Amino acid sequence: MKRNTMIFALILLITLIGLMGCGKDRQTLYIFNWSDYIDPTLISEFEEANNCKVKYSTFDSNENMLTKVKSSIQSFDILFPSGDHVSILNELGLLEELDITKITNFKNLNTKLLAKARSFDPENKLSIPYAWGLTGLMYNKQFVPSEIVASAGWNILGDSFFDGKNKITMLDDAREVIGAALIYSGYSVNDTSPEALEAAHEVLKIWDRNITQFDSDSYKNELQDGTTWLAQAYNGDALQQMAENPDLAFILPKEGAAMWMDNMVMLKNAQNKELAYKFIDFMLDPEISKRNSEYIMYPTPNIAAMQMMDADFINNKIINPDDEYLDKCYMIDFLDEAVRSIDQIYEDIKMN
Ligand code: SPD
Repeated sequence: MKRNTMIFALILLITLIGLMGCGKDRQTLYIFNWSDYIDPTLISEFEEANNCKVKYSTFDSNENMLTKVKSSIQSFDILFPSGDHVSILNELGLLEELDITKITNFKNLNTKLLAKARSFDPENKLSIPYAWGLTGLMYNKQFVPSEIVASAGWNILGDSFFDGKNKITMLDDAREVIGAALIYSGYSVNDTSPEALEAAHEVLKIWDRNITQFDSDSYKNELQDGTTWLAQAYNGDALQQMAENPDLAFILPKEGAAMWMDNMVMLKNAQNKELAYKFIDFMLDPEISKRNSEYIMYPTPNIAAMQMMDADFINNKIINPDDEYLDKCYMIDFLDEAVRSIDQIYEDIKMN
């Protein structure tokens, strides 16, 4: 009996030591990304390859991400902000300057897109381009005829077809909402001159009569069940929904669209920088990046991955519009203090 107890205690001890050893080796990486913006199988593959755990959380707007990052006791290692928010995070002193020598797959990035990224990261040392896209309109063809969306362009948001129906949503994103009204009024999304903003504000007051909510996530389900008929939406998110439901459609409005690039950044107070470098490098591997891009349906700035894409992806005009359309698109730039006037209009529209 005594001998059995000793053997049992020994086995228990060995098991405990083993478990403690595992826990010590198994590091945790904290990632904060947009919703519906990664192939989840890649997370498990990374965990397995690196004997680690990834704690993955999501946000649905840059503003929500920033609020959480500023207020969170639990910090993150890697975030995926859009370009203008790379500058904002950097101004707040939150970003780690990256050691590019630790990212061997950096060479796969498209140099033209790296040049564009220098507008928010002048030395390409704070952020690694992840995906880019355009913002347009998604709608349910059961309720909205495609012809009226195509001919009205952005002004479909104020079209009398929707009067009194309460069936339209716009994104919960000041730059996107004011940006759409600026483009419709003939200005760039970065124009903060009083004339441009006055014109956009007037247009938004009219559109707002049809808008039920400013929301960046629940519109996806609502478009399926008819609660919402038409919504401002990101192109890749729309394609993901359209793959599930043939009644859904997406259009890049004739006047042009806002363009953006999302990026991987590391926080200065990241707990696990070496593992964070490994994750960034993993995501830049051409094969991994290709798989991810096909899953999220956004183009990747990884030129080696893009060269391997199927023709269906490359020729999809929602993903890759032709140059004539791209000439009418504006990258959402960092506006520093001038963004306040955009935020004020957005608050005014949301409150009234
Ligand atoms: N579900 C992924 C959505 C990505 C949106 N990117 C940024 C938009 C910036 N206005």
